[in-house]
Amino acid sequence: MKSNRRNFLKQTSAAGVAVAFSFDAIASLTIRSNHGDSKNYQSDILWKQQPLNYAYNAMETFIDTLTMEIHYSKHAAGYAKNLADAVSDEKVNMHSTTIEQVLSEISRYSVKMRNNAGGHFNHELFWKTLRPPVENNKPSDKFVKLLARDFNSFESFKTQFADAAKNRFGSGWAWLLFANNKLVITSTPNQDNPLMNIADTKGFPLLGLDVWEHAYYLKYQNKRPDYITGWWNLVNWDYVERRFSQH
Ligand code: MN3
Repeated sequence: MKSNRRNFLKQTSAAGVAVAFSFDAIASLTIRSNHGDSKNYQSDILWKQQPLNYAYNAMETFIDTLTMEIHYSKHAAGYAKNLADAVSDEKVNMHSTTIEQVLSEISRYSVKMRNNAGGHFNHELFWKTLRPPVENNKPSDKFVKLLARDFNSFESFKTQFADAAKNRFGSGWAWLLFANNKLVITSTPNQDNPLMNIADTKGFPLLGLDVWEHAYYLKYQNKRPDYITGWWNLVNWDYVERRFSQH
């Protein structure tokens, strides 16, 4: 897949085509592997819980300090701890295996592994996709174009993503993922995610939104849509785009 892209870029530059900023150049970014089979992909999601690179109060007023603290230090820490137990019980070698590899064959493992490998991965990704509030928060023009290609417009992408998040019954996640050279929106129950071989819609997750009540209840109570509206101000599009371009 990677070599296809290299050849494509070689051919386009040999033909003297100006690739920068053209729509074709954006399309060329998508000529990459879909998920899981990219040998050169270096995951930045590790087996252990990593420190946050911002303070618990950094997401005010959209996510309150106490929610951030409990979410990170209790809920997410719990998944990380239970994952460590499952990894030990089920003899996964953390040095030679990535968490993505385990997720991609999660049906071979226990329910405990499914819930906690998913829970840990999803939260580590979630923290990285947050940053302190930005007014008129948007991706780069390039990524906006790509979203518009697959969802008609950036605004329509936001509506479709928010709908997926609102309509997820009970606890779960909404996702923007990359699969078969397209950006796709889906949602998963509990702590499942699109890397899992049991997921209805599989692909490489770029952005995930936690819609468990523990993520928003203190501030928003039953108003999940208001939490989603606030969260758009916090999306770290730089990280999302880096994730996309590295894959
Ligand atoms: Mn959570």
